[in-house]
Amino acid sequence: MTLSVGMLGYRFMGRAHSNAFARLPMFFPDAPEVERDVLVGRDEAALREAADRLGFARTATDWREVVDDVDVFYNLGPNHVHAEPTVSALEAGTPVLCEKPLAATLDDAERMAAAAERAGVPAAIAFNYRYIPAIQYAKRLIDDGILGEIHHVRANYLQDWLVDPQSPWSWRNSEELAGSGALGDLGAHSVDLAQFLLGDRIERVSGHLRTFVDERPAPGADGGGLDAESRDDVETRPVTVDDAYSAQAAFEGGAMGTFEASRFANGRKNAHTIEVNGSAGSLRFDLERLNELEVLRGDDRGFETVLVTDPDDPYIDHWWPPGHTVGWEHTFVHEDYEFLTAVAEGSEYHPDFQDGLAVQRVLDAVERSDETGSWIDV
Ligand code: 4PW
Repeated sequence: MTLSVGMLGYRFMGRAHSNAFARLPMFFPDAPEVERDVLVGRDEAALREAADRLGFARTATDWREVVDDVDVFYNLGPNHVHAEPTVSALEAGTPVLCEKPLAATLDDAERMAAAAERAGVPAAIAFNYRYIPAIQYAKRLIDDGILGEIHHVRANYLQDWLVDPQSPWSWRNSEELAGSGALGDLGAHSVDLAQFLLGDRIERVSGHLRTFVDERPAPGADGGGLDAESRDDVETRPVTVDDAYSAQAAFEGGAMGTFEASRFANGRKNAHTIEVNGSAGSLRFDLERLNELEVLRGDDRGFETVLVTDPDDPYIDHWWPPGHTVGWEHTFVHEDYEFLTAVAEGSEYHPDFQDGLAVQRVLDAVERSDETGSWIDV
């Protein structure tokens, strides 16, 4: 089966998913064929250049012309453009994959989840880190009861691209465009991974948010962001989101959660760790060593480091022989494989908009907790 794809956004995530589309026929020959049909954006010249580079046949500057004209719609735009195009696509019966967090506001996330329920087609939230082989291995250990009763989950996601006060402003620094800062951009991944691994939901939180630098130089043509150049020769723009957050969480099943994310963790580029402690064992994952999982299996000999690259490990048989590692970009290949297969087969897909909404409720509760100085029910 061939699926035509319309894709809004062509920068960081646009490159990641386009790369995945190109890899799929080589490494996942049973995946539906992807026709990179139409790329959507506002800047016509940049759009044309991106379409040529990323392999899209056409371009469009209005998503309204696209959402009901393709088999699948990828919404990879900034958070404030998640809701409207996505809801329109779903109303046209077009399956959607939307980048995380689901929306800039809880209201929009609820609207999107309701539209997905009504549409009854796959609506994916792009929590790509679920698709790391070592994370799926960890999930199996927890589901098989190897860790026993879970007491703790501890996750932090650390970057440092804003520690320099001259690092340019980008949409990720704007409440209107992004919703929140490190909380939504990074914390959304940690909260989803924790809820996914434990198979449990967070029921209440206590949160703390902090903005360290209140204004930044306006961006150049690259729009600012994780890999933008520092500059000090231009006007400034206000930073209206958090640079860092921390939160404590209580899970419905009784586990305790501790979460942290920052864009000011000097020296940390994309350090996402998650540790789970149970009555019979523990595990620890570190995104910067993503082929490994540290596992404690109930004896007191300490953690062993499992290299998750065997042919019977999740997705590995599609790639290389044992020990020939996979990387960050492979998470998108696995994600798109599962999502597009669900679209072709008309089957259920997770993580879906309900999973995205569950995370958004936690993010919203963390912000309200910071405002009120009290624990908040999710
Ligand atoms: O997955 C991460 C994101 O959620 C990425 O590595 C960069 O940081 C881009 O946005 C966030």
